[in-house]
Amino acid sequence: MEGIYRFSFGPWNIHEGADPFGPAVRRSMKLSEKLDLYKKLGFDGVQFHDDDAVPDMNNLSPGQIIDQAKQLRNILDDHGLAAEFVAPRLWEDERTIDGGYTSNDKACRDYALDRSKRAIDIANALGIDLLVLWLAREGTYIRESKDSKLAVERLTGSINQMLLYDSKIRICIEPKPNEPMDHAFIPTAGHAVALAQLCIDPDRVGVNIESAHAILAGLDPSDEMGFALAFNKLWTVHLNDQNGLKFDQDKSFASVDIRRAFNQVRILDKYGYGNKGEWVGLDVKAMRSQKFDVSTKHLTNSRKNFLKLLELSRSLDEEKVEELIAGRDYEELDNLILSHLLA
Ligand code: GLO
Ligand code: MG
Repeated sequence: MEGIYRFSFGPWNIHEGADPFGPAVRRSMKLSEKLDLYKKLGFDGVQFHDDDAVPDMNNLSPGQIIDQAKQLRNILDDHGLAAEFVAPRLWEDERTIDGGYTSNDKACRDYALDRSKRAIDIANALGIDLLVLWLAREGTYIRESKDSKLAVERLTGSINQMLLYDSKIRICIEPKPNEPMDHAFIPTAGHAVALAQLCIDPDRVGVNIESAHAILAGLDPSDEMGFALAFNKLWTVHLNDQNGLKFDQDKSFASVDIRRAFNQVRILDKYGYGNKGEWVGLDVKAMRSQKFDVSTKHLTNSRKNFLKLLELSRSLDEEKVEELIAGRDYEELDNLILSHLLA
């Protein structure tokens, strides 16, 4: 079964270019300006942090948060856009300096859970059932600062509370091995899938594979996708690219390694990604050097690269591939793939 592709990104993917060593270099765009761009860039879906959807939500009551999210839903409808997921942004608050769900401080853990419930309320108001957890600070700067068994229990306990809070919500874990922490507790798809099995409703806990995060873990992103697919848990993806083991680069999809990108498209298409409504999310960042009026090209280029690789995937001589696999002539298989990509 072939895939069906609709593309999404988050408002944070159009950004001002600040990095840890220098300030913003482009003016910021209001959410309304960004929403006006989505369709023009070829995108139909919007991924949201909870406070992208409802700014300043820590100072609003649960009722006010829901009202604002409902207003946003109307705005999305007017633009012909759909929300894809909501992700609680737990890494910026002073109460999550040392993590949220795995913080050593109970008051901080309570805050993280409460904020996650508000994010679920926002998802409901936007008419969607997907909550993404990028577990940014759920890890350690030094090994001795947290108990890793307890951390897993605390993560499970928090996710269980979310599953109980809303009987429809699906929780999608976005694994990443490091950054901002030295070591993250859920670094790979395998960890995320295993964590799901510990939860009270494993069928409602899935995975978001980000290409760069897999590469940072020293893994092939298409293998991470295949692993999640085998468990029916690949509920969204964050496609991008990454030049080796350094800071998380969020480069345009396929811009570093075309073959690695090809294999991601190929496995998605082979297993009918998108047929159950999954989106192709692009978690890409413009280079800091990019001027304002050309600061969305990373998005259009990533989407274009995906579609070109899809054509290449569909035009690969699969019979020849099978024949070479049967003959164990992997040198010729290697050459076939390279010739196809270079043609
Ligand atoms: C950072 C993550 C981040 C998340 C986003 C959604 O490394 O990739 O961009 O995907 O915050 O939770
Ligand atoms: Mg991501």
